[in-house]
Amino acid sequence: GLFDENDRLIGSYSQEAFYKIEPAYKYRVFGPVPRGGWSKIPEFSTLKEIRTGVLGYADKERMYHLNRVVFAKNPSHGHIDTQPYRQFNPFALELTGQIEIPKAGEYTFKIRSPFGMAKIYFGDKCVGKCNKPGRQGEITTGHLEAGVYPFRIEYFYSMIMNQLNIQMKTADDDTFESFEEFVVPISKWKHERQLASIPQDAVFADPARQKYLNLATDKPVKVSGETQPPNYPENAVDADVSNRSGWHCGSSPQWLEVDLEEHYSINRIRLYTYYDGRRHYRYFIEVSADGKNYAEVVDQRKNTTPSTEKGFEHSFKAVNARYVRVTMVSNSANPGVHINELIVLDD
Ligand SMILES: [Ca+2]
Repeated sequence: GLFDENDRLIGSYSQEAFYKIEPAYKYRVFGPVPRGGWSKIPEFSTLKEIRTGVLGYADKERMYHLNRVVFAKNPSHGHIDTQPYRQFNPFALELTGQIEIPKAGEYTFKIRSPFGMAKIYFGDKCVGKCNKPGRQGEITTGHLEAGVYPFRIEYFYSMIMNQLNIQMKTADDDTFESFEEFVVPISKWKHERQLASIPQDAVFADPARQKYLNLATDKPVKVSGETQPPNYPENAVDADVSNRSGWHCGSSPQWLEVDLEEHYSINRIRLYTYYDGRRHYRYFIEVSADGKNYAEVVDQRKNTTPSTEKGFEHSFKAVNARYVRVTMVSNSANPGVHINELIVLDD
């Protein structure tokens, strides 16, 4: 131990082990992160830079040291080391680097961060994102030519640090590879003019989203009352209809409203509420062209049908609207209300 002049214990020695890791990323740390984090990835250009440096590959030994000190054990396959030395407060992080795509084809990216969020850009094009915390991860697919691309990862953690996992695969592969296996070490970075780029009109999207055109997907949402993090309002328009991703709040009645950002001739709405095969929710849905005057199109105030994974479909005479507001009146299981997904259609 360490003692003061009166022999009182004031601390203890700690021993640190250092070993060399090949640098693979340049990092910039931004802070401070607001209490409770953000509900979606912030605009990094508006944040204050507090620190810069380089980070290395998450090799076996590094993973061993990381998992010795954190409560939640990280899977090493796909792990990206996001913790600069002795950075313990919640922070936002930008990682930049170069990645070598070995051959042309369809590439799929899977990003997971149980207590954070992340986006990957190749040049200016967003190729993958994880906009909601969770173990499941989000998937995007798009075409890449062979070449070395500059990339940038935006990440923040709010609760448990160092939990960014990125995997990728080609259409020919059955299994995902670790993103980092394709990352070029800083010592071998190519000159800017030798780097590949993605065409402006390329699309990197979740293949599941292309099944139907949901006017509400990724549109701005607002709610009447409180939210239980990490079940943010945005989860109700993220194209995941399952219980994994929804807006939750602890009281009722409460409403959620999506702004479609344009006027559409709406004639069908699908609502997915949390399901356990027993509980039922009561609700009504209104639409509005101006955000002031609302017309009711769905009345389920007397519903007793339990929620299931199939959701509820409501068709009605087409109405011109930009805003869709779902008011959750009650839940038979508890005072809270829970919307997994809102789908708005104009077919
Ligand atoms: Ca959802």
